[in-house]
Amino acid sequence: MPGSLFLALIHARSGRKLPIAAVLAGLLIFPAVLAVGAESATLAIKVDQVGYPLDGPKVVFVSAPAETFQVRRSSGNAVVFQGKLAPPQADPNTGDQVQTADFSGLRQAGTYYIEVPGVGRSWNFTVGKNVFQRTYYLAMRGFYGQRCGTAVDLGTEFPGYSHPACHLHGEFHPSSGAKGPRDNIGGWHDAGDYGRYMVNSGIATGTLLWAWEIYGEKLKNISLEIPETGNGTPDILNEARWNLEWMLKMQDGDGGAWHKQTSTHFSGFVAPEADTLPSEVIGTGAAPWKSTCATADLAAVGAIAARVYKPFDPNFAARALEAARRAWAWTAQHPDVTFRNPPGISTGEYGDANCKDERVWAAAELGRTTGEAAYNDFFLNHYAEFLPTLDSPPAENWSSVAPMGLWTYALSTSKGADAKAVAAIRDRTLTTARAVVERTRGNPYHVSLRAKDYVWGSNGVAAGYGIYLLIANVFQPDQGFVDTARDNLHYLLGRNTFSLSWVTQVGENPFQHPHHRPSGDGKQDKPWPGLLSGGPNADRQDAVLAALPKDLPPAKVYADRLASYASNEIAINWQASLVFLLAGELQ
Ligand code: G3I
Ligand code: 9MR
Ligand code: ZN
Repeated sequence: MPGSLFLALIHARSGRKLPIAAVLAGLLIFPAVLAVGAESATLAIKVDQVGYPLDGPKVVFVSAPAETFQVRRSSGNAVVFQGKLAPPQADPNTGDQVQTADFSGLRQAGTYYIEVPGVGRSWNFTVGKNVFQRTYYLAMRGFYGQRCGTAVDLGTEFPGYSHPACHLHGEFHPSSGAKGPRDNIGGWHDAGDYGRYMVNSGIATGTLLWAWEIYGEKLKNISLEIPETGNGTPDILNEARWNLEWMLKMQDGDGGAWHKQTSTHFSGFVAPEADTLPSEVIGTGAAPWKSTCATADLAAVGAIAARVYKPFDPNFAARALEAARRAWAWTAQHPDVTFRNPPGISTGEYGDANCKDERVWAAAELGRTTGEAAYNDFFLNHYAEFLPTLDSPPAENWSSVAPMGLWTYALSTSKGADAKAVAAIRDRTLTTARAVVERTRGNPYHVSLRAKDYVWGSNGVAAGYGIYLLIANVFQPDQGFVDTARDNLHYLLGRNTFSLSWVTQVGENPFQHPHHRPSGDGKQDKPWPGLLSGGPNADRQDAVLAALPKDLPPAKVYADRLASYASNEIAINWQASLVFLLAGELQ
């Protein structure tokens, strides 16, 4: 580390100037600081703390006035590239003046940092092939860590990140229309809480299965070191099945699916096995007790599972298809049963006033899997009213799944697809994707988020833009789509106003205090690894955010605080979107 930077560090930390003798004494007393060069990194330089692929664009941002930059080797500090910063651009979403440092010309693999004379140095990052593979591995293992109803242990790499089996006893809540015990063991804890919710399970599991369908060749040999590893099924499918099995258990004999299984209220910040509140199967509180959105989501992911697992476990595939058909039939009988928390229940609602988009998704997936006319007819009778959702990217989220339906129809290879529908879906997606590319290039931080996108789970919105672009790229390969999807990934991994990696234990400066009960129970210094934060939320729906200065620009309304569930909770839906982006990056 250059001496001047060390001085700056001491100066910054002490808040006053120190006599040089004190600094020299500091150097002697704290030689360890010298070894960990990046301790002195400035937050004014924003890099993807994981890295940049060898062949792609390589851009970082600087939010302090400066003229030039250098790329230096982390080991030995040799300058390998230098350039001029672009003139500053004002970014209304952050309030920052942002300058671009472009070192795309660097084509040598290695570990580097950026030095900006007069400003400081950045965190270290890697340039190389397949730079995101480890992040993919950690993000997928994030799901394993969320497993409910079984002992979890991240192994020797993360000693102590383990818990005994949790939530082994369940029962029907009166709102379900049934009585008595119903264990329904399994699934993933939804988020920082221990609830399991069908609607969010639907989009999260569906997104993982889609990642498999689109990127399976790249994913099939990646071991996640989970209990099922080596059983002949690719690990991403092993992990997804953990949740699918629970979703199947949430189906009633008549085909409908209950909405969620949670305690009546959120538990305290305790380890999973220490949460002894009864785990209740919760329904709508009145006949027919199950909800349409939950049931249609089950039909959709069951239908995907039926095609995806067929080569590996035909029996499971058949079971999933049968469940999906029965779920579909239930929604035809009960097309509009929406869910609101019944009296006495205060856990997450995932309430959605309109379940028609869920039905369109289910019809499209069932049609793609079976080729049967009834599903395709339903789709063709209803898809057009959802076409406009494609014009408002990222369009797709837990409450709005029409794009999944539209895209799966257009991606289907089954015979007899309606050419007009396919063309409309493709054209609209491509037109919008091109507009997103243009807009993102014009954004000072090269992120697709607009001011109105900084809502609860905005990091999932950023990832959602990436998914949108990667789907467009399947329709018609375009390097601009791929690069812009990656821009959104760079944002999540540190190239943002906070110079913060929003994935736990990934990069040199990851966020530290997720709203995540297993991380917040005091057992470990660092949070559980590989988990994506919800991100800035200008709607400020928690007390931490409400107390931030009133005039903060939207992208700054974030707090790395455990109590900030509206900006710093982890959740399986945005985790799955992160996995999709990372899968797209694998080589
Ligand atoms: O998208 C709208 C935007 O158009 C509108 O202008 C804005 C105005 O407030 O609201 C935006 O919607 C927000 C929506 O999240 C965005 O997805 C809602 O205000 C906000 O209330 C809603 O928050 C949901 C939150 O639960 C509260 O219900 C999140 O989507 C959802 O991810 C979150 O999920 C929770 C579960 O309930 C419980 N488990 C943890 C999980 C993650 O935090
Ligand atoms: O932990 C809960 C989190 O999963 C939810 O997203 C959030 C909003 O519904 O609520 C959290 O629980 C808090 C509750 O709403 C209010 N009391 C404090 C709880 C956090 O410990
Ligand atoms: Zn559990």
